[in-house]
Amino acid sequence: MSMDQRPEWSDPNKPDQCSSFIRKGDGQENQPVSIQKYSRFQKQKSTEPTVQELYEGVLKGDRSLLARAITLVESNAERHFQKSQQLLQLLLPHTGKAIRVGITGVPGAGKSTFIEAFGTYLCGLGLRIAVLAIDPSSSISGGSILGDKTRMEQLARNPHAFIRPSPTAGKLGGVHRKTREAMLICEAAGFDVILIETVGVGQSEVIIRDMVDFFMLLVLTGAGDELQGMKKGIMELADAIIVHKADGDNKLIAEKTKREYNRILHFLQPATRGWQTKAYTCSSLTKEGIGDIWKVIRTFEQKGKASGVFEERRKSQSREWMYSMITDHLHYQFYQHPDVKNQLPKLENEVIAGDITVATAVEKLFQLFLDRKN
Ligand SMILES: Nc1nc2c(ncn2[C@@H]2O[C@H](COP(=O)(O)OP(=O)(O)OP(=O)(O)O)[C@@H](O)[C@H]2O)c(=O)[nH]1
Ligand SMILES: [Mg+2]
Repeated sequence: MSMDQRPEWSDPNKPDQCSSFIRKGDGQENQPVSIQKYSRFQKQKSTEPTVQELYEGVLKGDRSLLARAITLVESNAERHFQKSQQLLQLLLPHTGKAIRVGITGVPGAGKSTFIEAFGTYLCGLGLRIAVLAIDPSSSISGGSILGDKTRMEQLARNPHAFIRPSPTAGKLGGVHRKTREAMLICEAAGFDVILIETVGVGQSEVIIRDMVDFFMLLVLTGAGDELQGMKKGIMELADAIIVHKADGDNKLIAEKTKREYNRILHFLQPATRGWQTKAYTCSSLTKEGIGDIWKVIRTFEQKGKASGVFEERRKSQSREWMYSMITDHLHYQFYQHPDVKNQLPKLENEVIAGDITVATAVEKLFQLFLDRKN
């Protein structure tokens, strides 16, 4: 046996790409090892897929490569960041065809249950659905939609649906960028509807509004006083308000709540030009009203596309995204700068002690940052 004999699993057309050789034994060879015994190792490809492999896999709708592509954009490693941007650049011409729907509401409003019912309904229409989440607390808790997978059992099993837990925040843009890029990857993979869930506790609604076409707010039945107390701001972001859990004894109250919301909405600025935001009732338990919500979204899309408002919003979202990414990058680079890192605690102490003004400290830090850059 010659020294440069290649193992049987190497590619005979590319002998120089295999670094293994077979050497002659020393006469005390073990019994031949059955390769079947280790077949579970063979199946696993240990190497990271290349950008080209991910690109082709995503376009083909390969779920495993789709998941890996999203993992890549969610990674906090800098080398993955470069690779993910190459991938997105390739995928970009294949994006934009899905309708992007944001869903928010207070904890317990039934968002996950609604997505399960609504998503299953859409799959029944022959549509392919991707579910993503922005979890404002995920940097602390590690993401709560993981628990939701159990709540979306039926949808998770549906071959036309893809559910992705929320990413955790990190440098280079955090959750916002990751969700947006995951959405683009899902679009390139051919999903028709992207549903993005976020718990409505402040900032996340604004972030989600900036990345979707249609935004809905799930609310529960409540007294008029509660309605009045509801932040006008969030109602003005919504294209539809869904009075949820309209079933059983709650049904009549839900109808009443709907009318009250409609009365208030009449006086508010609509979220989308040319579209009157209205309230609707629905139940994810009985499925009543689920189909009507889809009709509303379709009408919204048709009207918006005819008037140009739909395209206009997407363009302005891309512009906003660019500026938010510039801010993210500056923020990251500033705090990563070695001199800034080094001097920041000292200057912070001096500010607290009243030894220097805030403006002076900031000025000094920027000097350090900019000196190194030039
Ligand atoms: N009666 C009724 N109960 C519902 C309906 N939808 C959801 N629920 C119940 O409401 C509770 C909360 O539902 P979730 O879907 O977990 O609510 P969520 O808004 O996703 O909650 P967070 O993820 O914690 O923010 C669960 O106990 C559901 O069973 C509905 O249409 N009718
Ligand atoms: Mg939920």
